[in-house]
Amino acid sequence: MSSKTLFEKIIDREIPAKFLHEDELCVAISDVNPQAPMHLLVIPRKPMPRLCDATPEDQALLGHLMLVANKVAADAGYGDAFRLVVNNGAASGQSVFHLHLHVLGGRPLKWPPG
Ligand code: D5M
Repeated sequence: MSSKTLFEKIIDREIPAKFLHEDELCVAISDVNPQAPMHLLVIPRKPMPRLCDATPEDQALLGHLMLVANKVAADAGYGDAFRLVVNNGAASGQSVFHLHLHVLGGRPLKWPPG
């Protein structure tokens, strides 16, 4: 049985997805279950289960993910108003244990989030 995460399978093109960005460190895809008119996922190629598993050596990678989030939000036309979400752990709502940034926009976003 494959031990790859869902997102590794997407990165390896074993499962289809709509790719909006790709570079040596990460990809960005459309979320299959969008919670806003723009709902993208920025996913590192490195399979880190949760944000809390990151180490100091991941610092540049984590910064890169945020800059790519900026870019894909701007490309989608929502560069001035979007929200980044990282669910860390099952109790926070994480369901895919491969770090990813949700990039949400295109509707009013309430605060505090639920
Ligand atoms: O977010 C996991 C996200 O992954 C959730 O918003 C649905 C999305 N998802 C699940 N399967 C797919 C596929 N096949 N393509 C695109 N997006 C997908 P979490 O923070 O872990 O709950």
